[in-house]
Amino acid sequence: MIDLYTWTTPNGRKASIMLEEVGLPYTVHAVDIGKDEQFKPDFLKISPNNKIPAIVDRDTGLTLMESGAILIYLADKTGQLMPKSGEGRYKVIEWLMWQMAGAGPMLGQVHHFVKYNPGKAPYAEERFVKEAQRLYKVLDAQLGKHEYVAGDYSIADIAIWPWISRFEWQTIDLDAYPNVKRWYLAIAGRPAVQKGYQVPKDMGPIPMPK
Ligand SMILES: N[C@@H](CCC(=O)N[C@@H](CS)C(=O)NCC(=O)O)C(=O)O
Repeated sequence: MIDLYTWTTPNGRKASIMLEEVGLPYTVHAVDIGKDEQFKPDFLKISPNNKIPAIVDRDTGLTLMESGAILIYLADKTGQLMPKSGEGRYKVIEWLMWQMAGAGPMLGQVHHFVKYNPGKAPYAEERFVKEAQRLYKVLDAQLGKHEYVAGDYSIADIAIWPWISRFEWQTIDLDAYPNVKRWYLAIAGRPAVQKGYQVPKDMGPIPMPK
């Protein structure tokens, strides 16, 4: 049994989608980051960087923060969605790192400047929208060569997809990135993704391109 501490954000959804995909039983604990619940002392014991998602594995007592670490842990624990060894494993880690160090932080800045604070910092808006477009182009090229980012469906896709589901916030037209659009729709159709998307609460349907 896994305890999942999460909220209705792309990073949170990575963990809930993964738990749904691998079929591990889990208990959801909502941490409302809009109400600063991520700073409560009990949560900080599990997630000292005061961010969701975090998990506790009740089988072992292990606590983990950082969504990338959580995805690798759950893949290794269940033997699913990531090769155990060899080149394929490093390709999955490569694209997971691309998401964690690049796409996530950059697209997060687009949400901050373009969605929540438009008109306040034109330089930042232009810089981060351009970077978002560059990242979408890189992803589109990769998905032109592979069905999923690292070959088979894996934790790399699970890390990236929830960020792409905010394409409207990012002022991205998915028609400009046809391979990303094909991949996005295929993953949106997975029952585990549809369930994991609505954790810890229903936020309406998965955004669909026009
Ligand atoms: N690198 C971290 C980032 C996690 C993160 O940024 N979480 C956000 C929500 S998506 C959060 O908890 N923000 C609360 C805060 O910054 O106080 C991960 O991938 O787990």
